[in-house]
Amino acid sequence: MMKRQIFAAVAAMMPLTAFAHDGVSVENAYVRSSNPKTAGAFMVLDNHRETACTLVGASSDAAKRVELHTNLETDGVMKMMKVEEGFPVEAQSTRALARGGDHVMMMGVTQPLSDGDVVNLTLDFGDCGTIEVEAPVDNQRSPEEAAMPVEKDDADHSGH
Ligand SMILES: [Cu+2]
Repeated sequence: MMKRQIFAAVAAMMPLTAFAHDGVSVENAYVRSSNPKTAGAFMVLDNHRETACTLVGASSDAAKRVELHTNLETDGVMKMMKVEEGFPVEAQSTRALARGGDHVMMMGVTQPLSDGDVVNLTLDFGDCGTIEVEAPVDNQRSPEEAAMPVEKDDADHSGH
């Protein structure tokens, strides 16, 4: 009889701190999945460099495709759009990817994401390097940090 031994610990051997010297970091990352096929990742991008850095792409083993998206309101309707040029972060400043605005979009999620799951994201900042992020799934989190445009609140338009 053959017995197989699986060493799950191997995957945890790469220290995330190894990427800190790239000059860009990510804070408060979390993932919200409103349906089984897609999820949005939100976070604060922090650029410690003297030059601007741009998030140009992302990938994850938890989704078939990962894109950079933003929400735009056109004629009162929120539309999600792909952002080809990426998300620039000015030198020594931060940029929030928040609900109702810029976000990292995970499409073709390989398995349903529940609270407490952790999603691995690889964020590509081009010349500024690549960052690995572990983002917890938090479907309950309120959009407190989001620069939320009006969301189904007709009263807000009445004073116009
Ligand atoms: Cu999106």
